Amino acid sequence: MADAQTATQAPNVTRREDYREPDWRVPEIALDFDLDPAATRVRTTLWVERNGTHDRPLRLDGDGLTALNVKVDGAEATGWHMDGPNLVVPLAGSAHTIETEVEIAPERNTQLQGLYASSGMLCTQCEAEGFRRITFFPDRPDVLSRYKVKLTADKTRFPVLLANGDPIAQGDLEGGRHWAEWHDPFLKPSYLFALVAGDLVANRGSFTTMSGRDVQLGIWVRAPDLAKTDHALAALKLSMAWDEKVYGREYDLDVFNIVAVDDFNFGAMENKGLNVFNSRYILADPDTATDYDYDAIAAVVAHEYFHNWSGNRVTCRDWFQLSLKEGFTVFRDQSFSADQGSAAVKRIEDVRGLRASQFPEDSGPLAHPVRPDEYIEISNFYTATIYNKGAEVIRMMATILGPDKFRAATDLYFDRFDGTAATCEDFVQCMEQAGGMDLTQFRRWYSQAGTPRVSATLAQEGGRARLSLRQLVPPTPGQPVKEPMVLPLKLKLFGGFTGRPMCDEQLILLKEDAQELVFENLSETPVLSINRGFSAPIVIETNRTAKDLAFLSAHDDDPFARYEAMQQLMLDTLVTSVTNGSADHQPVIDAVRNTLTDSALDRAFVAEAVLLPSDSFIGDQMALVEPEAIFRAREALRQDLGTALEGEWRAAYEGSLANRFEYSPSAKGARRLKTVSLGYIAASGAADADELAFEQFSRADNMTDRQGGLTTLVNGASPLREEALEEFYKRYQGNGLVLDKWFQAQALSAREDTAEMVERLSAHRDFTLSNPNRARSLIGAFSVNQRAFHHVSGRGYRFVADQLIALDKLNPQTAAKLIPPLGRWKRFDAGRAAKMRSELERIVASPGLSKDMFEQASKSLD
Ligand code: 0A1
Ligand code: ZN
Repeated sequence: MADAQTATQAPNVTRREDYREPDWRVPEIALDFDLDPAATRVRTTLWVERNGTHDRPLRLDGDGLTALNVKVDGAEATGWHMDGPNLVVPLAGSAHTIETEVEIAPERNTQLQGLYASSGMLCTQCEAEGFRRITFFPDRPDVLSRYKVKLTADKTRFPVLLANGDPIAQGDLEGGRHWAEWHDPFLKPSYLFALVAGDLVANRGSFTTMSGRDVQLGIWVRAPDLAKTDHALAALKLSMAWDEKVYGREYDLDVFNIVAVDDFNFGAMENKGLNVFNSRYILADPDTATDYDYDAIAAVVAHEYFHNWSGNRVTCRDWFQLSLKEGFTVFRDQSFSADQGSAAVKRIEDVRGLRASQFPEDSGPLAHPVRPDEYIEISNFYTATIYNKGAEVIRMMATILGPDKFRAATDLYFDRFDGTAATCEDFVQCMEQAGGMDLTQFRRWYSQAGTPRVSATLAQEGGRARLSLRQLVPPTPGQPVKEPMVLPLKLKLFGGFTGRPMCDEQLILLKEDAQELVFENLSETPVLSINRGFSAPIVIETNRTAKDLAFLSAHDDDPFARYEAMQQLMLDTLVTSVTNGSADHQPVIDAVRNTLTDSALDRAFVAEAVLLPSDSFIGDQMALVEPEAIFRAREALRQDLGTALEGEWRAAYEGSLANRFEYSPSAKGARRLKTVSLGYIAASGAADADELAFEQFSRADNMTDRQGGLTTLVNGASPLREEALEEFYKRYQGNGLVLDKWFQAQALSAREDTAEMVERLSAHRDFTLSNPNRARSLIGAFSVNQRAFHHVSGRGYRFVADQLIALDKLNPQTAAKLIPPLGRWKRFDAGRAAKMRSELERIVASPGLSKDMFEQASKSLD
């Protein structure tokens, strides 16, 4: 394995402060591929220019490459040498032409970085450092080049040949081969290079840009999947129009192609003019994709498209600036999705995701700032912190500046840095300049890791109320002491008696460790609504009573704050129940009844609001996580809610029985509430619950309902459970993306014996570690199932460690992403902690461990 790393070797750490401009620039590159799965020849010509005055040689990154031939200015070169994997060429002048030739074997590339084979096609993944697995090159994002690419391949096996930019020419050759040439007129870093060769068909469309240019769109898939591409194509057109309207950004090439591939380490990739997607984020029809899938497809299509400006036209100077493109682009895709349906529900989903993935990261051994200071393997930094906390940081700047100044600031940023590689600092300076404000202290959001905690205490003294705010940023690895952050808090007071707002919403900036606010002339007891819309990504503790929270859950005029009040009420109840063995469920029951029966509310909102916090989120609130006690407390509350409100759940269920499938916000909301209600009916222990679930499962005309019925049954013990699993399996055998759901449903089951079942499933004939989606659907899903993964025997830990050690041999990137659940050992009792640690130690000691896994597992032991 190219990047094998043993525990005894000192890991090579890359530091942000060591950044230096490249020694050589490469304004132009020509690539000539003779494609063959077993042996692909790559002939590369680089036009290089010395950058500044120095006498350093040209260093070209390589990974697993052997130089077959090196020429300088047309003549065979002799002075070159290899320095480890890299090629070093001494050069005398200030500008030269370098030619290299290598041979690579895409069909043996199981890491899925560089050029690899997937379901009969050849495709590439170059971010972050995959281009060096294809050819020798200064593989860093601040080396920007103009690319010409020629592809030659067998015409029968690979009738379609795609690369970045615009198609220039094509032709046939003897022996059944053919070729195509593509030119990309835009400067780009090597991580945005892409090619695809395969037997593909396209769903074609077109888009006329705001300046009247026609763009040809193509969603490329294998022929049987063509019927599942309409949604992605529609989402692409919506994204193109949205970016023009909201950010004034127009598309810039004559073609925009997207290709779906089955084996992919991440979600998708924004290669210039040729996005490559994990097929799960392209393929959809009602029978195989859930509403969640439909939404995710639109969001990922938008995300990759938006990168054309935030990422491609303006790229990153170095990988420490990754959030410059990712945080901003996530913010952009979140805003896009909010504009397509209910903004409130979208915000709730995003915050739920942040709390499920980023908050635990920020409080664990892998915590890092939005702009990290060092890394061993950059692939490990495609994290929820870079992406989702990064998006929150942009959102806070947008909140502080207001919409007009924020737009002026992004215009300035795109204008000033178009065609260059920029930094997070550059972005913040544009915000400062166009916003007319000083963001010196705000910059700590880029440098300090950890989720700030704020305590907000409201005290009333007659007609005045005093709000005391205190912030604390917890220590994180390498950052024991923190400075106070700038926290934009939207707040409002409501009259506890009349329910009327007592003031307009205010935006206050908490900048000090402690700050006080006084409200005068209050005619009744105020109730505090704070961090409305989740204006700052923090944990907030207030002195609000169960009564206050119930009141806000019914009366707050910010839907997010309403949701939040309900969640807090549920959390307080559940934490009390875990700590004391029981709690008064009545306030939650009453609040849920209120929301459930409020016919003015959007069904999708209701479905979100009545859902109990997850086991893991409850665990995150506790000093020590007790998986079984948490599970029992949550089940007890679920059961009481189910029983006490059985009539209401049934009414909601029946009210949501839509006749025919339709993908619209209201139909989605109805389906969501239907399955949530079904879950509560099942929790009540109603005699007919299993039949109801099975009926929903078997009569469904869409995957959302079918999966809802299935997962309800999978959590239980009815004989219908096996029947449904069997039926589902038979129906979708051969459809990889749907089989992933089958594995995942079982891995997420709330049953006592889930660990055992997951072990058995790992031996199933359809289980394989070589497909990342499949590996994640079983191993990834199981390790976030708190009750099952943390089974007191430690069998869950052992199983996951075994699987990750095996996966690391094939695909280090995907394996390393699955380490974090094992790294949470500090949060558990001594018995569990010791078992988790010993699995991490076993991983670190395994022979031939990748540096990806080494970094994640060894840091997790600290
Ligand atoms: N830039 C992509 C994410 C991505 C990162 C690394 C990859 O390589 C394995 C693939 C994709 C995005 O933000 O969508
Ligand atoms: Zn991205």
